Amino acid sequence: MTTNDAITLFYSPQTRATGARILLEELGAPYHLHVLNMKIGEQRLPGYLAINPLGKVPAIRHGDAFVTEQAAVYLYLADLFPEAGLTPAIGDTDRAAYLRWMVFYGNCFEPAVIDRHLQRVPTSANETPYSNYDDMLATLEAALTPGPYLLGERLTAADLLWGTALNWTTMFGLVPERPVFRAYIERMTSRPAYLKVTADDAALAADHQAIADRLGNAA
Ligand SMILES: N[C@@H](CCC(=O)N[C@@H](CS)C(=O)NCC(=O)O)C(=O)O
Repeated sequence: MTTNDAITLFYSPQTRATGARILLEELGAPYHLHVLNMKIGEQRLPGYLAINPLGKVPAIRHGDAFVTEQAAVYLYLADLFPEAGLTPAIGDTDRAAYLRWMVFYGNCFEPAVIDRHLQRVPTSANETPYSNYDDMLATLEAALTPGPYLLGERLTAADLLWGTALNWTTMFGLVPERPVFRAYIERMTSRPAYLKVTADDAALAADHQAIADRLGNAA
């Protein structure tokens, strides 16, 4: 499969799919959106469940290939457009840290944040995939120090994942405000691709809400 094969991003505004769209913009990749209105449950209709049985976005179709799960989507897309320079190639020493931070996100950060949100308090470090919340966060903070990016001076697709993730998790109070996180968030959310996609998301989210309200009123 090549970059000539069409890329479709299964998408809902103001979700984890937003970061995947920002990545596509940063890559300069041609893509189109298949938008799901989550306000009316379109992600749980059979057509989409055939693509992702979990009913979650993001997912992509590239030619005949389907990819679900954020980290897999980011890795797949960044590798597809190596000329954008957002993925260290196989054999490049930087690929080690790059892969680590892509996987740390889903294996350690998200479970820790969700446990905290649900007030599930692990009784010991070997009960969780992330040891404990404070050590998990300190590990991330150390990786972002001194910055500006996870790999130091080199911006990668991992930063596009983490920039959006830290933005929403601090916004919801799931991650504490710390100067290192704040500076990183500001850096990542002031990029043109972020601004373009989030402005578009605001309009799309309002449309989705209006549709849900109309259907609710009609019921
Ligand atoms: N493990 C998935 C999680 C994705 C996820 O939680 N997406 C949310 C949006 S932020 C979703 O699709 N929720 C719809 C639902 O659960 O109905 C990934 O990393 O891609």
